Amino acid sequence: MITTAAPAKLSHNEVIKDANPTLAGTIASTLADARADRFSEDDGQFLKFHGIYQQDDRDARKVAKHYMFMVRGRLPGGVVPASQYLVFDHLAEAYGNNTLRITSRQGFQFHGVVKSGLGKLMKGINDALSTTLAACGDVNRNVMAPSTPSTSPLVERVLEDARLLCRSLLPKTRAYHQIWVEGQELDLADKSEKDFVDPLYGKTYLPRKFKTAFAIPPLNDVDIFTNCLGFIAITENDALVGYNLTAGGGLGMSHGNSETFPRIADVVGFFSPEHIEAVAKAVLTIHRDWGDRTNRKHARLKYVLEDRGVEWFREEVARRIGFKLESARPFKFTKQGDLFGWHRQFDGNYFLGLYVETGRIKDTASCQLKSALRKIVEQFRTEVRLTPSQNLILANVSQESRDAITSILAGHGISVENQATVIRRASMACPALPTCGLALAESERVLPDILTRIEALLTELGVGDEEIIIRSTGCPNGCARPYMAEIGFVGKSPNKYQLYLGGNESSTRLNRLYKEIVKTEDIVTELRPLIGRYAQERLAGERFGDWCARMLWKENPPAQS
Ligand code: SRM
Ligand code: SF4
Repeated sequence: MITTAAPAKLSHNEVIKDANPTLAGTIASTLADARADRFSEDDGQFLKFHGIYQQDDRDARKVAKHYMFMVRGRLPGGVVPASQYLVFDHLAEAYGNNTLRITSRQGFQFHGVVKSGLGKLMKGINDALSTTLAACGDVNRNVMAPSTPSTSPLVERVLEDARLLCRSLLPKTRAYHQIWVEGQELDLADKSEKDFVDPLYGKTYLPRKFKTAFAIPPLNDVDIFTNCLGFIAITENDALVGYNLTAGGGLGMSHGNSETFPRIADVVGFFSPEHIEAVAKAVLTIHRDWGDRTNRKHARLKYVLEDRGVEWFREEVARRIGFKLESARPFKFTKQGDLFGWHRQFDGNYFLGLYVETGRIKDTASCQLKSALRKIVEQFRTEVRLTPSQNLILANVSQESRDAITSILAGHGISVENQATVIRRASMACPALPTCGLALAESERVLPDILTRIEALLTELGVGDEEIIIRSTGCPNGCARPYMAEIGFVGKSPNKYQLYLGGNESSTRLNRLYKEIVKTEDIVTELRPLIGRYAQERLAGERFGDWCARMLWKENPPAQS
């Protein structure tokens, strides 16, 4: 529906961006003020563009607000060279909570950073030639790309394009470098800074966040249809001939607001690789120019596509790039997820896929993953790759080093064979409590126990070997992409979740709301009759999500519109 009413008031974020296009705010002076334990609300918005979220420890709230920061790195395709990995490992220990959190978009997050350590952590990341600029905020964020290394040269080829876009869609403000690298305040009396307008984004950047990903069929590991902008590699004889453009995907929604909803991206058309930058900029500037700047809940690119339609969008892309896209070429996704254990790369080297529970690299009494990885990377200078399912890959390992790496892991309680059950390997949870300010319920801290109970149920009902993709989030924003899962738990209030059912293995279908409220303790009771029927009624090879779509959706029209 196209709104024709008189222009509504701009959102507060638009007003402050317009007044501070360098995104410097008063960050530098607050950073220098040792008495301040936090930044102002408006600076909190600018900090996001710098990859920083101001949070407080929600476990401690009853006593007092204990401010702390989450810092998110921007790592195209999730590739982390050995030298950077070692710096991140050290910085997490020195200034964070001694964990590294692999994100669902192949980034690293540092949690629990207090203000006195923030500057040092940021300097350390930049000194390692990495960055957090544009990891968050109303700009293009980390660009995702298939992380499984070099099963063919195509993976590296696509990664090159992901890196290119990550660079070319960066905002150009000097504030980030000045504050976090040079440790200085941006001189806002300087005319060029005062009149700063970003050459791509303009003065007010995008109306909302913008997400980009690349996928190589048949593997949809990046969940391509949940991105604002997507590129599906089209190949002939294993060589890249171009991309199908996808646009307008996104998952975030709000409880009780039917104008917000998850949306699968449209497939817009095909183009050859040399146009990648022009096409990306066309889509990004359509969001810049047409996105809703009055209502942040309606500001994502997906609503532009929904309201104006894909035909309009296709024309608008053509107008901006100067030619029409060809019709989309055929493609087929059949699977998602990661490969675990040792695998051979096309160049003769090996990679090791490692399961990381809820993406959290840490040491516990039974498993010292953080220490083991440090030792391996120190000794073998191994490249690390972060996957979109919050797991990790050690890449480019020589045949001779494999046994030594396997034995270091074993010495730290980690086996490279049968690393986790099928259910765990296919699961994801967002961080939620205690760090996320938007969490309505637990996620990362409770999913492992919920999975243990579901596994027992599956075994009891004779389907213990079946993989079911299960994802949980502490609120409806959808950070672990629960609306694409076969079973999705979405936090409603403490200890209560919406239950979504019916995603598929190739992650091309949204699931549907099955039950509005399920208490944590009732999850198994709720699933028992469904899994029981699935065990009886499934067709040969039919997955739980497909059975739900075939049987349940037919019987119970979806609770959501
Ligand atoms: Fe997210 C906000 C964590 C991927 C949709 N997300 C947040 C914040 C920053 C909370 C906040 O704004 O105060 C969370 C920080 C929690 C913490 O303590 O760490 C947060 N999001 C995450 C991560 C770490 C979840 C994870 O389990 O790994 C992911 C970081 C990815 C990265 O490296 O960039 C993460 N977030 C996603 C995804 C999945 C994806 O992009 O593939 C989505 C759904 C897709 C989409 O964008 O629609 C997602 N996050 C949101 C939203 C809803 C946006 C919307 O359109 O309504 C918010 C809230 C917001 O922006 O206002 C949000
Ligand atoms: Fe926080 Fe909600 Fe995202 Fe979970 S889904 S990290 S609770 S914003």
